Amino acid sequence: MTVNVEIDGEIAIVTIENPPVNALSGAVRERLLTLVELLDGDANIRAVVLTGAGRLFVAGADIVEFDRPPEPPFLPEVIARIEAAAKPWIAAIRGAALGGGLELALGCRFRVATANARFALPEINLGIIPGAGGTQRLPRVVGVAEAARIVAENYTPVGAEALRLGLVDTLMEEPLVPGAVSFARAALGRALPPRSLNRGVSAPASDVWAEAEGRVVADAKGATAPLQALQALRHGIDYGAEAGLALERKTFLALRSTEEAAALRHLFFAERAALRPADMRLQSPRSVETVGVVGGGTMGSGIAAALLNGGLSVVLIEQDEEGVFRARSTLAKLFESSRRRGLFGAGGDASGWMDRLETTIGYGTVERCELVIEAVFEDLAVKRAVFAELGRVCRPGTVLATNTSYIDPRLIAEGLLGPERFLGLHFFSPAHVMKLLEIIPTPQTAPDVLATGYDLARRLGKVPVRSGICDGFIGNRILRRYRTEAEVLVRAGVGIAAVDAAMRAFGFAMGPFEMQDMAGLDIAFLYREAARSRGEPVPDMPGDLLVRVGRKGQKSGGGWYDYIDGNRRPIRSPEAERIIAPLVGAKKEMAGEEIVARLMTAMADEGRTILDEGIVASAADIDLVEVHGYGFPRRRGGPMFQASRQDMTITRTL
Ligand code: T1G
Ligand code: NAD
Repeated sequence: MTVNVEIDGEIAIVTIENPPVNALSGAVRERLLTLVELLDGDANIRAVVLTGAGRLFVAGADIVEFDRPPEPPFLPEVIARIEAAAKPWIAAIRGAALGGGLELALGCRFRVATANARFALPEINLGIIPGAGGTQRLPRVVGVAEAARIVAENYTPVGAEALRLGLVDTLMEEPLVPGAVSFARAALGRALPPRSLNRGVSAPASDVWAEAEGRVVADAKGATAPLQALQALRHGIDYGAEAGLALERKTFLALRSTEEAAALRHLFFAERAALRPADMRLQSPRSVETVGVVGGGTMGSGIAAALLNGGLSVVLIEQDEEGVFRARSTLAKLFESSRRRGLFGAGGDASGWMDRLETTIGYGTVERCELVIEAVFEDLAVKRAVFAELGRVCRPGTVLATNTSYIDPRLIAEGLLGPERFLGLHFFSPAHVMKLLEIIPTPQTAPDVLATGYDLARRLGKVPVRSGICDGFIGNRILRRYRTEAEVLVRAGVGIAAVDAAMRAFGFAMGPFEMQDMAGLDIAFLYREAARSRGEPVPDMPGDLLVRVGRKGQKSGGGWYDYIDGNRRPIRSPEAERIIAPLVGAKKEMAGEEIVARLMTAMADEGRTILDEGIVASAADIDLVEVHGYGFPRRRGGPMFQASRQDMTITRTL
C-alpha cells in the first residue's frame, strides 16, 4: 500500500495505491491525514489533485476491517480535514468512486471524472449506512431527492448523469491526471465554490420523504439499513448537518456490528471467492462465443435467455417444429421480462438479442458451437442419446455440459467421445434470473473445461459453486432435508400454515409448503417411492397421502392448500388436513423462532454432512447455493452462517 505524492509546479498530485481496489485502509487514512497537513503547510503548493492508481478511484472503506473495532484515524476525520484544507483538493475519478470513496470525493472542493466513472453509496448492501458524511454532503451537492436515491436505493449515476446532477464539475478523457492538473490551475484563477457541507440545501416537499420511504421500505425486503440511511439524511436536513453527521455516525457504528451486516459481508467475500477458486486462478478457459442448447423447454429456453443476456450467440435445438415454436414463444416472453428487469443496461437496447438466436431441429449447425448445454428430459437414455450425437457431430474441442438435476453425470457421459470435455452445469429455474450455477466436474473433466464453466458463470453474472457427485448435488439435497423436516413438524401436530408463516417471517418469500404446492408434491413423493421400491425404510409422510389422492399442488388445483378458480393464493384446506390426519399427532403449538431453528438446524446438519463427504469445498459455498438458488434471505447469510452464529443443537427427529 502507498499513497504517492508528485509535484507538478504549484499542484501536488496525491495517488492512492492500495491494490486491488484502493480501499481506504487504516494505513491509507493515516497517510492522507499526514499529507493534508504537509501540503497545507507547503507555501509552494496551491492545490492538490487526489486520484486512485489503476482502474478505479476508491472502492470504499476496507471491508476487511469491519470485523475489528474501528481504528483511528477515522474516515470522517480525514475527509473533514481535507474539506477544511487551505488549498483546494480536486478528486480525479476514473472507474468508480464507491462508498467511502465517494464520501472522500465529496470532501474535495472539485470532482472531475472520466465518462465511465460510476458513483454509488452501496453500504446498504452490506447492512450498514454511509459512515463518513455521505448522507450529509451528498444532498448538499446534488439535492435531496437524488441524494435519497443514491443513499438508500442503490441509484448509481455514471459519467454524464453525474455531471447533470452536479456530482462532478466536468468530464474529461484520459489521461485523467494531466487534465485534472490543468483544471486545478484554471480553478485557482476563480472564486472557489463553497465546501460541500456548507452548501445550502432546501427541505423537500413532504411527499418527497413519504415517496422515498415508501420505495425504500418496499424494496428493502425486511433489511433495516436502507430506511436508516434515509432517516440519517433527513435528520441533517431537518436539524442541520452537524446533527445529521452525528446520527449518521451513531447509526453506522451500531449497524456495523449487527448480525445482518456480518451476514452480508460473509456473502460479499464468499461470492468473490467462488468466482476465483485457487485451482482456477492459473487456468485459461476455452474460448466460447456460440453456445448450443439442446432442449428448449423450461430450462433450455431460460438458459438460452441467460446466454443471450450475457452477449453470447445461441443455437437452440429442439426435436420438432412444435418444440421450436414453443421455445421461440417462451424466449419472446423472456426477452420482454429481461428488458423490463433492465438486463439490457440503462438504454434498454437489446440490439442483437434475437439476431444472436438460431433455433433449429437436429444438429446441422451445432459444429459452430464451442460449448453445448443439454437440457432435455430428465431421462438417462434420452440424455445419453443426445450426447452420443453431440460426441459425433461437435468439433473435438467443444465443451459438452448437462443440466441434469439428479442423474449422475458419469452415467450420462458413459461412452462419450472425449469425456474430458464433459461436465455438469446445473442452472436453476428461472435460469435467466437465478444466479446460482452448480458446476459438477466428473473425474475425467479437464481443468480448462472446468475453467470454461467458471468463465461462463462470470460472463452470465452467475455465482458458481462446485459440487461433487451425489444425489441432488448440494442444493436439491438440502432442499429435500428442509422439506422433510417441515413435514416432520406437521406430523408432530404443528400447523402447515404456522410453518410457512414462520419461514416467511424469517425472510423467505414463501414457506416450504407454499413452495412445494408451486413446484409439485409429486417430485418428493416419487423420490420416496423409488427409495421404498429399493427396500429403503422410508416412513409414510403426510405429503404422500396427499399425492396418493391426486393432490399434487397448484397444478392439480390443490396440495397442502386449496386454490380457488385458478387463483394462486393459498387457502387453508380442511380437505388436506383431513387426508393427512392419520399421520398427524395432536395439535401442537410451536413458536415461530423454534420452527425456524428446527428447519435451520436440519439444513445446517445436511450441510455439514455434505461438507464431511467432500461434495462441497466450504460452508460459505453452501450459503451461496441457498441464497442464490433457493431464495434464502440474503440478510440472514445462509444456513451455515446461521448455524455458526447460534449454538444449534442438531435435533434430527421429534
Ligand atoms: N474492501 C476490501 N476489499 C474489497 C473491497 C472493499 N471495499 N471491494 C472489493 N474488495 C476486494 C474483493 O474482496 C476482491 O478480493 C477484490 O477486491 C476484487 O473485487 C465509510 C463504511 C469495487 C466494483 O461496497 O463493489 O465504504 O477476491 O472481485 O468485480 O461509508 O469489488 O481478489 O481477494 O469485486 O472488479 C463500500 C465493494 C464499502 C464496494 C470491483 N464499498 N466492492 O469489482 O472486483 S463500506 C463497497 C465492489 C464503506 C463508508 C462505508 C467491487 C468493485 P479478492 P471484485 P470487481
Ligand atoms: P422440459 O420438459 O420443460 O423440457 C425438455 C425439452 O427437451 C422439451 O422441450 C423437449 O421437447 C426437449 N427434448 C427432448 N428430447 C430432445 C432431443 N432429443 N433433442 C432436442 N430436444 C429434446 O424439461 P425441463 O424442466 O426444462 O428440464 C430439462 C432438464 O433440466 C432436466 O434434466 C431437468 O432435470 C433439468 N433441470 C430442471 C429444473 C426445473 O426446475 N425444471 C431445474 C434445473 C435443472
